[in-house]
Amino acid sequence: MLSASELKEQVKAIGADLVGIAGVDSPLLREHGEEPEKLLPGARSLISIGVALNKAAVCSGNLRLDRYDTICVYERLNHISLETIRILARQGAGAISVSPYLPIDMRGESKGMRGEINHKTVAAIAGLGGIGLNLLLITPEFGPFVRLGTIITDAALSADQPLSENPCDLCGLCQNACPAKAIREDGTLDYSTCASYLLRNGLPGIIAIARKMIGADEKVVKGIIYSPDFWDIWQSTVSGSFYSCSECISACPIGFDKSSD
Ligand code: B12
Repeated sequence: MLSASELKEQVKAIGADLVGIAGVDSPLLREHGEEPEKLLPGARSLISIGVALNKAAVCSGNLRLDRYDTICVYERLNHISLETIRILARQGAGAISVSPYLPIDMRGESKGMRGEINHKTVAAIAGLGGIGLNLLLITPEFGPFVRLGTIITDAALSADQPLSENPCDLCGLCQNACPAKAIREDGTLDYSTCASYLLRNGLPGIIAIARKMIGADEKVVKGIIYSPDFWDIWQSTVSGSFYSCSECISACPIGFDKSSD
């Protein structure tokens, strides 16, 4: 079996910017309600993967550039996950990867607000970064400009340690930048306020349009279906990214070599 450091090297070689390992026996995992063995019986390790976003795209103020970057990064994450599973399979180990965002359980109590595994929690335990005031994983290298994935495996790999210091210095820029004012003073996130704003071109937008259409006359319906908002929703749905805000990422000054800023 490959050692943890050999595996990490191989995962980096296929395109990951950050890789860390958490053990299923980590008490922090339990504290945060994660149960990887329910997803893969016999699970022993979790491999946390980070792929950096293009800061210029996220900070461009142009949602189309921002979304396209996210689509590309998710594609890379999907590719790395699949390849990592194959590397592990060649070593005789079983593995499963958890989607970076969708599909997600819409039926349980959480109604689409909880992933099969919380990638941020796994990444924090695997030493990739700390949870910031914006409730995102803040890495020393890329701040919050990083998308995450997790692979659960039955291979026993030696685990990394969480960072001893959280890179977030609680400057408050993310809180001030949030257009929906969803990051509360107590440092928690108002999920539904964030989601209604963030997903206005996703499911909440579709629901709002459907409601306007119910019982409306032909002229109103025509006005809706020929509006740019409706076409934006169509584009989001077919292109695979419907996120309409990244302000809590772009406001963060942490990460990237300051001299290259
Ligand atoms: C549901 C979801 C949402 C929901 C709920 C948000 C949320 N905070 O969970 C909504 C729609 C609102 C949302 C919004 C956004 N999301 Co989102 N979302 C997810 C998703 C699919 C599941 C998250 C989940 O399970 N949450 C459950 C709740 C209970 O967890 P939580 O709020 O994070 O709180 C836990 C942790 O913070 C943890 N914790 C706190 N402190 C510490 C300290 C330590 C040491 C540890 C171990 C744990 C820990 O404890 C809390 C309770 O368990 C993940 C993908 C995934 N499967 O992980 C992406 C994900 C979290 N989203 C992401 C992003 C980028 C966004 C947005 C910026 C939108 C965008 N442009 O993409 C916003 C940011 C909102 C914000 N400031 O948090 C990224 C985050 C990347 C990063 N660097 O952190 C993820 C990981 C997607 C990805 N694959 O990269 N999202």
